[in-house]
Amino acid sequence: MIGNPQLYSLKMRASQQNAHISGAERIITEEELPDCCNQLLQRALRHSKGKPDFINLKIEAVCPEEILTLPALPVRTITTATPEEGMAAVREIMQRMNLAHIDKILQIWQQSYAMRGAMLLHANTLQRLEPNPERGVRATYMDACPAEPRPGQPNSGKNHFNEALVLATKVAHHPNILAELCISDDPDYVTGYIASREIGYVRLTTLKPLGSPDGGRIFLFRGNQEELADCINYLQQQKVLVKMPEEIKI
Ligand code: PML
Ligand code: MG
Repeated sequence: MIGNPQLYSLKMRASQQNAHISGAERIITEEELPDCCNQLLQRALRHSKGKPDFINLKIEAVCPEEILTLPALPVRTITTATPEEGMAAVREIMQRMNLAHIDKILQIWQQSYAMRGAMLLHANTLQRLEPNPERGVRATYMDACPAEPRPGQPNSGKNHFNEALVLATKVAHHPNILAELCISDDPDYVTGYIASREIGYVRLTTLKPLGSPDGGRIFLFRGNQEELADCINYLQQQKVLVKMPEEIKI
């Protein structure tokens, strides 16, 4: 075939009585569409948060020329035995990054637990910057590069780490994002992370108690109004493929 193959963005979101259950996405070829639709559908139907009463699968053509390809952030894992140890490690990393208002930011993080998207927070003023604070900002239109370990393969199960590394890499590459903090909202998944261009993707193996449905993301932003508009547009519209590190196995 001459030129790049046609690609499609595939997004799944599932909810129960309007409460978020599960969401996932891929950027794939036409040949991969049927299997991937099925994988994401299975995932929505079998989520540990419950049975959805609403599932949306959305497919959009993506022009390959619009895609930005990024190298994955370098990955480091810190083993923490308790949520307290995990939070202490996050705090220490934030101190080393010279971030201000650390206690306050860690407190505000808890407000993101009820949101569908992430909280976008000004790192200096702590002002909430999402256009719709209930919904938050969703980083979207991203996947691992084809022919690399990709989220969702080879089975229909979720690979938290691969998917989060793709998202964190996209988010960290906006010049006005200083850092991202993330705890999974999946009750059976306790590993979380802090990520930035400077420190890479740092995993904390325990960041919440097992069984807790609490989880959310904060993107820490620094910049002016024009940069904010550019940042929100980048997070929500820019198509990104991430070159994953070779040692990743799924
Ligand atoms: C999520 O469930 O959406 C967040 C997953 C965080 C993954 C952390 C990791 O394993 O590195
Ligand atoms: Mg989840």
